[in-house]
Amino acid sequence: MENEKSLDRQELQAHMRQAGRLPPGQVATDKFPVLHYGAIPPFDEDAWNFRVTGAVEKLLTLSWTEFQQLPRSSVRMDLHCVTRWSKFDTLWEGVRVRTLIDEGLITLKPQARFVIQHAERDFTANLPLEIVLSDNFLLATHYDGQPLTPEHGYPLRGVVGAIPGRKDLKDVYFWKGAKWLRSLEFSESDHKGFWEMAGYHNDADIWKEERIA
Ligand SMILES: Nc1nc2c(c(=O)[nH]1)N[C@H]1C(S)=C(S)[C@@H](COP(=O)(O)O)O[C@H]1N2
Ligand SMILES: [Mo]
Repeated sequence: MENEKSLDRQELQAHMRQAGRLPPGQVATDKFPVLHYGAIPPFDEDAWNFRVTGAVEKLLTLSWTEFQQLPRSSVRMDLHCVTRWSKFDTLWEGVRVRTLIDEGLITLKPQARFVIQHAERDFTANLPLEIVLSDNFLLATHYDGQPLTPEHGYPLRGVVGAIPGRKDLKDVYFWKGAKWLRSLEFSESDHKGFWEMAGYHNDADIWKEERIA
């Protein structure tokens, strides 16, 4: 049984390498590893809110009920973790930042160029605005048709991955999506996030293997 399983995984890996979907230095997994610093924060629905701050015309605060009523999108992506596992064809559902702009909930100031995700317990992750507005970044509430599990970021996380065939998008390592997300800060200047301050590469391009700075 064990043998059969690892053969399947090797076949998957060979297939994905062939298809140009396995970045250098990565191995395929069919598990979903859990990786984060610190303990899983509890979710208190009454105290929870989602905020948008910084270089926006108006601050936005949404309750969990309000967040769940936003227009929704889904996306299928390959995830690439800097610890070298890649998970293919993962299905996410949630809200696009682009949609919040189209709906008039967020109006960016022209100087907005970067986005800092702020999560529970002061965890942060930074990305260029361009990536946050792209199809491969989502404010996700659901994974594989189910609400996120606590260890994967319930109730809300940023998720970033590679969409097969979309060579026009910038693909970054999975650490750039903050679990237990509470706010987005739009900024004129870049501010390193938690892992970037710990020595991870600021740009995190999976094809260039930008793992550490
Ligand atoms: N809040 C928070 N989000 C986080 C992290 C963290 O430590 N805290 N770690 C990041 C890292 S390093 C990775 S690889 C992914 C892992 O997500 P997963 O546990 O769902 O696989 O979450 C990212 N988001
Ligand atoms: Mo990671």
